[in-house]
Amino acid sequence: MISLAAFTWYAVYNMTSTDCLQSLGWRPFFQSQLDAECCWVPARVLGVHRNRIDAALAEGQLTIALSGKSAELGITVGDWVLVDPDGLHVRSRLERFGVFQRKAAGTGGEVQLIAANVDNLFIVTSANRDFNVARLERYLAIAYEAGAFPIIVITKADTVETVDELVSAAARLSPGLLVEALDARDPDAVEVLRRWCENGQSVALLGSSGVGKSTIVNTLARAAQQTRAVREDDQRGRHTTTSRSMHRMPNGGWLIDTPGMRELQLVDVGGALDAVFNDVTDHASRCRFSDCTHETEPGCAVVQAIKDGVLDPERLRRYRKLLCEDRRNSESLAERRSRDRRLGKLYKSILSDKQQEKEIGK
Ligand SMILES: Nc1nc2c(ncn2[C@@H]2O[C@H](COP(=O)(O)OP(=O)(O)O)[C@@H](O)[C@H]2O)c(=O)[nH]1
Ligand SMILES: [Mg+2]
Repeated sequence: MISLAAFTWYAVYNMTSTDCLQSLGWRPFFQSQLDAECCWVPARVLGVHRNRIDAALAEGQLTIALSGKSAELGITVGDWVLVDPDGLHVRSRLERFGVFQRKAAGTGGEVQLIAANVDNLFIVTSANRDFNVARLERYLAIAYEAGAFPIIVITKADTVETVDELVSAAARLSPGLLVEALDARDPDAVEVLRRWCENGQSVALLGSSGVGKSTIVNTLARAAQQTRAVREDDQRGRHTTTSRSMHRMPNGGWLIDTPGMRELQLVDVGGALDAVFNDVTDHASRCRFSDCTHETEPGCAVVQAIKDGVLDPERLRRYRKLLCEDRRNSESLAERRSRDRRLGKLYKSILSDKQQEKEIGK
């Protein structure tokens, strides 16, 4: 339990505590959501377990049980929450500037949150069969949608003669895209990544299982985090993982390690796909018809670009595939939300009928 006295800074906003909050990733965007009268305390969520969260406050770290309303806030790693001064209850979750999410495995149209409020994303792949431009495009869409700056990290560079081709294939995906190829176990090699996780910046690592995400975290943090495959739990039909966690770097940044994902289905990435495939959308903007499907229409600039050899037809195919996938998953999410709203209204009306019956019976 934390004492009220520990939080007197909250009333006076003394600099030291503000500095502490900033080192946790606090920014004006979150500050602006606070009510001047509010006596709750901001905390960053470092880990989410089934019934509790690990959170960091300006003064230190604590574990808070989730129950009732707080369990329904949809809290994920990286979130900012407001807690009681006694540190026992989560009162609310602050609006996020961005969140990584994917469609949860299964057909329920549910969304799994991966991490929130992330500044930079290490998209990790390895210099072997894992390397796949179609998968990298998915991760890029997720990064753009969440407002995170993507850096592609190709690990296991030490296991191949040259990584040049892979580096150029990745760099071609987006103008100016940063690509680093390295041996994730080598402390000198991973130093190039350090500037993305300094002074309160949060970085998440996404990529398949076994590509070296935890190795990067270990090498950078020199923390004793085990490098092992992580089990994803599927209790009560909910796809939750107990192993996402934020790690503090010695130079003040935060790394969010995630378990490998077998399937990364896009949902609600909307305009981010246009940003990832901006070469395709650039050509499309010059088509004669604004609703051109780039198939048989006359004056199609996309078909012309393919003919001229300046656009890879495979890239157009992948763009279409991801657009369809995102639309399908977003529709089923919208359906689910509207069904939940209808059910909520129904339960409310049943409850109020019962209440009325009770009152009449009195
Ligand atoms: N040779 C080599 N092995 C690596 C590299 N990165 C990771 N590994 C090894 O690959 C295995 C899986 O790494 P891990 O970090 O657990 O992968 P994760 O599932 O993405 O977290 C471990 O045995 C690591 O030692 C690398 O750059 N080079
Ligand atoms: Mg791992």
